[in-house]
Amino acid sequence: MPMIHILNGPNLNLLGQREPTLYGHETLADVEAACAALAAELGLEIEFAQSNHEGAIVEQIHAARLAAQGVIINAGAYTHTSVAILDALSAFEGPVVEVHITNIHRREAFRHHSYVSQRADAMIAGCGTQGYLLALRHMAQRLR
Ligand code: CA2
Repeated sequence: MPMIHILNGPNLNLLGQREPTLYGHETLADVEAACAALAAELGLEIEFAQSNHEGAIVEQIHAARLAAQGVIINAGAYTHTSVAILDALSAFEGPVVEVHITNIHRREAFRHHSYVSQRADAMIAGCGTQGYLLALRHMAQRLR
């Protein structure tokens, strides 16, 4: 079964606890459970992780190089700042799908640029937490 690592960056642990108008009411645990259920349907295995630390996310991407066929990543605010995360993703050989809960292009100008997009094969933004599920469906089709 193809293994997909789903990686989440800073502050996404607060999902569902603050700013529901922007990020919705679902918690990150809810998102993980929905991803696990869909992955089982699609015949995928998942590992779901979140970190508030840039270096830890770099290391999670290194781990994905050895264990995963695809990476789905919402790098949070590091999307807009982190060359280190881009470099780590560039060393990953499989498909990378970038997810954003919000439409980053409708928000402040500093959110319009994404380092992750430089490497991502696909990007889903503005679909709320459903974006993770769309990313998994795309991954299943791509890896078929
Ligand atoms: O739209 C997205 O998914 C973002 O990656 C979310 C990041 C933001 O910095 C990016 O520009 C776009 C922020 C995640 C913070 O999540 C929170 C959730 C609830 C309460 C507070 C923060």
